[in-house]
Amino acid sequence: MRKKTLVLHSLFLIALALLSCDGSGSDAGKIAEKAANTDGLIVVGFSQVGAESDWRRANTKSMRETFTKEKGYKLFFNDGQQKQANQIAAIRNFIRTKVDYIVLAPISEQGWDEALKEAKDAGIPVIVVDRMIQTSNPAFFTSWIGSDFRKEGGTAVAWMEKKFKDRKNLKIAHMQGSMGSSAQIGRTEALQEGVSRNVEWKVVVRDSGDFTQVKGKEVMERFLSEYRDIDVLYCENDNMAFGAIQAMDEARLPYGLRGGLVIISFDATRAGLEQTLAGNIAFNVECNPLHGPRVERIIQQLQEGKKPNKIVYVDETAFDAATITREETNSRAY
Ligand code: GZL
Repeated sequence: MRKKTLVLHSLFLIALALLSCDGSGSDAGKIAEKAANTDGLIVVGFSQVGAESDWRRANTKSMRETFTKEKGYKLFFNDGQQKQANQIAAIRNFIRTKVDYIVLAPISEQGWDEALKEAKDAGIPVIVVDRMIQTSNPAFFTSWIGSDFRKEGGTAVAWMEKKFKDRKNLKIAHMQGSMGSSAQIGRTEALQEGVSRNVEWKVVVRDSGDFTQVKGKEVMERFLSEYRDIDVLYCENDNMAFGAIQAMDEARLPYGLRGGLVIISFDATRAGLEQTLAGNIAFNVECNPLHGPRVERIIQQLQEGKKPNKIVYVDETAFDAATITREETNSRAY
C-alpha cells in the first residue's frame, strides 16, 4: 500500500512540475516553487550597487539591520561591485533561489527590463530603492522608494543663488557622480538649470568622480591642473568632496569658511557633516540612505495583501556651515 501511495504522490508532483513548465508562471508552478521556502521566514534577495561611499555602506547596514532572522526574514545580499552585469546576475540567482521578494538598488536607470520581466514571470515582486529605473513596463516593479535628486540639486542651487547673489563671473567646477545614475542625473540637471538662469555663472570644468573618494581626488587634481581660478566646487557626494579636500590640502589651496574655494556636497553623512561643521564644506544636502524600515513597511503591506504606493519619496533637509550645530552632527545616524 505505502509503495503505491509513494508512486501516486511522485506522479502528482511530476504533473505539478509539468503544469508549470509552460513558462506562463501558472499558479500550480508557483505553489510548487513556494514549497522550497519551508522555514517560514520571508526570504528577501537584495541586489546592492556596491560599497563605493559612506552613503552606500549606511544603506547596506540599514537593510541588514532590518531583515534579520529574529524579525522573521532570511536576507540574501549581493554586492554588485558597481557593475550592472553583477546586479542582473544576482537578480537571476534570486529567481532561481525562489526568494519571496527582490529588492534592487540600481546602479543606473537603463537596462533592467529583461531581468525584471523574468522576476515578474516567476511571480516575485521587485521593490526598487534609492535610484530610479527607466522601464518599458511599470508592472516590472511593485514599488520604488528613494530621493528626489532634482530637488536635492535645486536646494543646493537656491543656496548658491543666495550666496552669490550679485557675484560677477562665478567659475564653477562640477564633479559628477556615477554617470547614468538618477543621483547624478538629477543633481546635474539642477545645476544646469541654475547656470541657464544665472548668466554670471559658468561651469569651467566638469568630470565624474564615480561617487568615490579616490576618484574624487584624482578628478580634483585634474581640475586644478587645468583651472586654478575656481570659485565653487559643486560635488555630487561627500566621498568625492573628501577626495577634493585632500587634493586642495596637497596643493596648499584655501577652501571653506576661511576663504577660497566654496565646496557644496550631497549626502550629509556623519563624516560629511563633520566637514561642514568645520567649515570645509559650505553647504551639504541630505540624501537619506536608511531605507531598511521603509522597504520592510512595503513588504509587510504586500504580505497583508495590501497595495503599497508605487512611488515614495523620502523627506530630506540640508545643512549650512554657518548654522550647523555639534548636536545635529552627533545625532547623524550614518
Ligand atoms: C543617492 C545614492 C548615491 C549617493 C552616493 O541616493 O544613489 O550613491 O549620493 C552613493 O554617495 O554612492
